[in-house]
Amino acid sequence: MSGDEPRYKSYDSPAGGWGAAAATAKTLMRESVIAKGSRALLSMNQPGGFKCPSCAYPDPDCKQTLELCENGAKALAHEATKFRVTREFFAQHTVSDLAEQSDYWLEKQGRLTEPMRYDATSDKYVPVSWDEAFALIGEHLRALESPHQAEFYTSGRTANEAAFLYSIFVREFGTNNFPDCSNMCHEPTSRGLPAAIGVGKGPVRMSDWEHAEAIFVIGQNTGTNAPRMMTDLVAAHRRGVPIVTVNPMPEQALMKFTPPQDVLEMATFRSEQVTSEFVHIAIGGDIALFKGMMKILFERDAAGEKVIDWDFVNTHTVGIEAVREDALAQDWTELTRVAGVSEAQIRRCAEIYIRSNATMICFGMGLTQHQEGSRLLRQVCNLLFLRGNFGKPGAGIAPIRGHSNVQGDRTVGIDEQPTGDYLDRVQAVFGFDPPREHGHNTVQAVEAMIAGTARVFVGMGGNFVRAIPDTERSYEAMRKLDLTVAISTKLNRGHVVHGKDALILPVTSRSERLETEAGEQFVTIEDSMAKVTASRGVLEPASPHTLGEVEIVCRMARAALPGSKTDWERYAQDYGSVRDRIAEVYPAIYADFNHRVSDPDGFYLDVPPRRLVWPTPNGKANFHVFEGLDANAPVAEPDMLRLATIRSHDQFNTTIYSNSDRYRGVYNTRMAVLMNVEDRKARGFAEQQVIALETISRDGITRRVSGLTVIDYPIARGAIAGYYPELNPLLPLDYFDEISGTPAAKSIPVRAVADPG
Ligand SMILES: Nc1nc2c(c(=O)[nH]1)N[C@H]1C(S)=C(S)[C@@H](COP(=O)(O)OP(=O)(O)OC[C@H]3O[C@@H](n4cnc5c(=O)[nH]c(N)nc54)[C@H](O)[C@@H]3O)O[C@H]1N2
Ligand SMILES: Nc1nc2c(c(=O)[nH]1)N[C@H]1C(S)=C(S)[C@@H](COP(=O)(O)OP(=O)(O)OC[C@H]3O[C@@H](n4cnc5c(=O)[nH]c(N)nc54)[C@H](O)[C@@H]3O)O[C@H]1N2
Ligand SMILES: [Mo]
Repeated sequence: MSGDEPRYKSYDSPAGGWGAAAATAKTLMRESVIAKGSRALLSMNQPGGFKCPSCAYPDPDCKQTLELCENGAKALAHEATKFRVTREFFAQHTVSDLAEQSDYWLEKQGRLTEPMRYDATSDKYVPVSWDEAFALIGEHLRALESPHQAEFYTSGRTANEAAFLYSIFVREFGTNNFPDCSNMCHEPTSRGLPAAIGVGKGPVRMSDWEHAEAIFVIGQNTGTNAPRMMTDLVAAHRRGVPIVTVNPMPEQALMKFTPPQDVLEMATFRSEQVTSEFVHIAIGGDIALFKGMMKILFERDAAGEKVIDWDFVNTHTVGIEAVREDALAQDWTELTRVAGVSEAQIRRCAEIYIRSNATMICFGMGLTQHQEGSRLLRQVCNLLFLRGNFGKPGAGIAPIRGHSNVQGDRTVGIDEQPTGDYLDRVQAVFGFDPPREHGHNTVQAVEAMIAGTARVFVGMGGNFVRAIPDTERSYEAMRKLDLTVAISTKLNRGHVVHGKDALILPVTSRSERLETEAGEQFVTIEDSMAKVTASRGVLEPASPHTLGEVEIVCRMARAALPGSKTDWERYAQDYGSVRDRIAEVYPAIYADFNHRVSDPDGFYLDVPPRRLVWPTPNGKANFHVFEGLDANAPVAEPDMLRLATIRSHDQFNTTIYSNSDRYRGVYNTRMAVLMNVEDRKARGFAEQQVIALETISRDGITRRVSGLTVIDYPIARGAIAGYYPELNPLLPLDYFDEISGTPAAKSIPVRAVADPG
């Protein structure tokens, strides 16, 4: 048996520890960045250095130690790789050939080095000068009948300065079509929370970790996707803080973890069970858990116990009566059926919650990616309001964001539904009339492509075609476009699934030095807890021909808007002048931006609920009733399974670092389905049988992925999990949360069938 064959074995060792250190070293070696990479690693997340390009989890407020994590090191290694995609590479491969290659192979080819344009005659990408590239973009954009025929995507790695200018350019061009990666991610946070607390962000800061008396981690695979958060969980656990994990799977790091920086423990192999209460929830069962906990609180309150913070509720909130009535009317048989956990366990969770005077609820994609994702989050707020868990140390709702600057991009204007106030500020500062009608989010952008009304797609980072639902239809839609522009660091699917005209524009990455005529520049990043810090690259750019994202935006704007009065030349050179404009457009949060960001520790943006100020229409925090117990539309098919599409330990979204998923014991394949053994037996499948999944939908479209090996896994009954993006063909484009437009990627109704091959 070769070392590359698929293997499955249960993983019992702790996560983290030596394993993580060894894996990091291996990646650095494979990407041949040891010397350069280790220098870069030393300045990552350090004052004066650059921000980690991986996740959005914040650094400690006052940094004394080098905070590194395995997955941050991998992200950097893949950015700082010595491998290059050159014009010779493109001369050797037709695009049809490249389309046959896996995502993993495309990524492995290395950094993009010069602008390329698709040539249909040879079916190859050929070199193009930057001037010609921008001229082509300008021609296409100016030729459109309406600016709304263009879609301007952003992925969350783009820094504030570029994202801000991009939002100004696109609005001056005349549309609010801003599909964004957050439309597939934390949009329920951005659109769901405002009705409850007035803002679409969390008020929690890093200092709160020290004061929390109970912590809930719901629907998040912390050890893989926000590894630095493990340090804070471990510290809380050591202080005796109960940690409740709610997940259909026992994610290894949350169960057994050795902090990788803890030399002593690594030497003794001591590990910690971070989770004190593991709630093995059914997919979409969270709502029943929340309602069960609220029911207990209301019952005990009625019995005269002091479990509800009535001072807080009476001073700050509206709407408790209806929530109380709904919670008290719940029936335990239904609650436990939907949650998939016992009444006794829900009572234990309520007890932990009641005993704590400061509770933090952290959550990830396991809560947001449901058809009722936004409403689910309002239930989290209900629960927190009941015990006054806002505006005091150690308490609050903590959305753990994905991409390193996804929150920042939204703050500085990447928003398809801009407010009137914001548009007025743009008009006052820049002097043009921005469009007032709402634009497209991600799903709407794809719908416009399918309908043929969208003609041009510009991707500021990311890998749009691979990240969105309904892969087959999306590929088709993309291929109908007149022009696709991919502003990227690495080769990906979006370059080989393209429009009639297509450009690949290589960018200077975050870890690399940015020099302009005005001298060395830095950019800024807002993390998941609304702290803004400077990021300064230290490495030599991957090629002398890459450009910074800021300059690319400015030159696109110049080409598309010949009569523009905006000072694009200056912004392209002097990023400080961009920050001055940001301060003018957002005086309430960004006043004095350039001065404040000179603090190496950065500064926090104001999140009013932290001060017990609620920017809702009624000026109060609002309770919301969730009708029923269905987080997703019910499906009348007894054999139905709910599929969660998740990340392995060795990928960053559509970037695949390796085909293994160490902590889940899956090696050398991503074509696997994790299934409860009882569900497997009930379907008559043998161990490790190869099966197919088919989506249950009523739109007449067959969605099927075959060649998937069933793995027995301790996952909740009725739930299965498999990897994103391989399983995206199963996710229907119209299967999303109505309030936020976020595809329900964690609860796709599917049936599992034997694979006839
Ligand atoms: N290394 C690495 N880091 C990353 C990323 C990466 O790909 N790799 N991606 C970044 C991005 S953009 C994001 S958004 C975040 C994503 O980070 P996470 O939010 O951790 O994302 P996922 O891996 O998609 O899955 C989350 C968890 O939800 C659980 N789950 C599924 N369904 C349910 C449910 O119904 N209820 C509950 N309670 N849980 C459920 C799954 O079992 C899984 O543990 O990470 C960011 N950081
Ligand atoms: N089924 C399913 N679908 C999902 C999800 C899921 O859980 N399940 N998760 C969703 C989520 S949470 C998200 S956030 C989206 C992610 O969607 P995207 O953000 O679009 O995807 P990424 O894979 O992060 O994008 C990777 C590409 O970004 C480019 N890149 C990397 N760094 C830079 C940079 O500094 N600048 C520029 N310009 N380009 C850069 C590289 O070329 C790389 O190939 O996917 C969503 N799709
Ligand atoms: Mo994300």
